[in-house]
Amino acid sequence: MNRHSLALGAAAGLVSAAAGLAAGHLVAALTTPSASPVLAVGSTVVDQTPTPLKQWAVETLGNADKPVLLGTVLVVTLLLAAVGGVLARRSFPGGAAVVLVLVGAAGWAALARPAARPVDVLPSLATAVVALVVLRRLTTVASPPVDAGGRRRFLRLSGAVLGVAALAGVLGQWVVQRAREVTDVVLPRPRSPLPPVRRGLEAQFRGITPFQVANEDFYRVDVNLTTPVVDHDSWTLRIDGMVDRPYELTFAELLDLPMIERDITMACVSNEVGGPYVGGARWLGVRVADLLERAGVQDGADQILSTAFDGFTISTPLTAAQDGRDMIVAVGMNGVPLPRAHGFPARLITPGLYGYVGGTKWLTRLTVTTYDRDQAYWTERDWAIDGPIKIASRIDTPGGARPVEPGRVVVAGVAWAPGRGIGAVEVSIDDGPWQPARFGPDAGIDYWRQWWLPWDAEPGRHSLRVRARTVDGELQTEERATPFPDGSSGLQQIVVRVG
Ligand SMILES: Nc1nc2c(c(=O)[nH]1)N[C@H]1C(S)=C(S)[C@@H](COP(=O)(O)O)O[C@H]1N2
Ligand SMILES: [Mo]
Repeated sequence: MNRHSLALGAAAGLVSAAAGLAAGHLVAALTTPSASPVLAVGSTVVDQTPTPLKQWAVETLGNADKPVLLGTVLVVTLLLAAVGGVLARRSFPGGAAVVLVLVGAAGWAALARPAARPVDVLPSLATAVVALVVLRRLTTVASPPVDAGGRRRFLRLSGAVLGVAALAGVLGQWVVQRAREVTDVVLPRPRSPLPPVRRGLEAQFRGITPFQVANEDFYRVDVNLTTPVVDHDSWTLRIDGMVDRPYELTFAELLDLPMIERDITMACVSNEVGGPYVGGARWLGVRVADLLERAGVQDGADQILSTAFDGFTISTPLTAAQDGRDMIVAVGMNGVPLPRAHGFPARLITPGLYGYVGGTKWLTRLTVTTYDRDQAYWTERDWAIDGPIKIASRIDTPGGARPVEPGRVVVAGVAWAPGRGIGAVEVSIDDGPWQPARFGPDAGIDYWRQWWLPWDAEPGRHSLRVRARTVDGELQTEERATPFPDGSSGLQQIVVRVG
């Protein structure tokens, strides 16, 4: 086989794969977006990756881990499809077999998801049919001997197919986007509304994290490769397990229950010291204690296993719902219905616990159980059973690579210890004495505190460190720990160039 015919075969494979994937994506958009072949394979890879490898990927790639993963799956798929195309020119059944194995893997991945429905096979079926038809046509057009006319026909057909594929892909994306934001949900009022959110230090100091983080800016962490779109009209919340009276609520019934409003800071266990995966918001919802009381919790239970619409699970100590803190099934975030990315129509918010043990998004079920009987997604992957948020503090400004002007500089940031409250923040410059920082407004012990310290900066390189204390006096530990298995610790240190 000469170079030319290799190239034609590979091109036929690539074009047919692209067409098939676009068709699958469009069908997925109309049925289950996450069943799109590349996404389904990607999700399976995410779930099957061993914890140490996942840690390494998150450390090296950060938030780019998902695009890199999807890009890799796509490139490998296209490479194999190119091989299939080359084979198909020799013997069509051989090439077709490669395509079918590839699509078969995607179909299997889609159907093996915890909450898969039979229709989730449709995107892969569409991919298989379109890819095979296109491959057949291109292989025929490119069958030897290929003269200049044959090559032209091949290019014209490929161009047309890629054009239609691009349209299908864009259309699929549009359908998914359109379903994304919600407009017709009217939130109920809380029984006793909080006073309006206080103006934070962001009004005075550039670079400090806002006291209340806007929904669009709130950090996002989950295992989902696309934002789940849950229909609130057919959504239900089931409360079951070790309870006397299991029951189910529709979204309307949930909204009719007494609502509370709380300012709560959420943090991710994967957040590195000084990292971005933390945020403060005002949540509206129903107390889990109220929901459980209606069901009647039986003796011997020690865990609430919560399940998301896609089968993802989180385990939370039952005590978190019984020790007086405001663990809530939230429906509102900063005055509007939960954004899809943050769990619409309902999610758990547990003050003082990392998201992986208390923040279930797209919640559908609360099961009272025991740790002996049930494990959840992350604890099965060896993350700690208990996930109290560690005392932490962060310098937001100065930051970045640019030097700052000598003279009066404001050092500012946030500190959090949800459930305990921040009592003091201290800053040490060039390993000098710990100087007490001043505070922004207070929104209770479950919320973070903005802090600031004026500094007369002299030219040169300076090192800044920060540490926090809880209201009851416990000091943030200097001991360094990685996020795995129960959250990072240690003090943030930054180097600032002045002059
Ligand atoms: N259904 C579902 N809920 C989830 C997760 C997830 O992967 N799936 N991730 C959890 C983790 S690890 C965190 S830190 C929080 C993040 O919530 P946010 O994206 O609204 O900030 O959601 C939690 N809830
Ligand atoms: Mo997390």
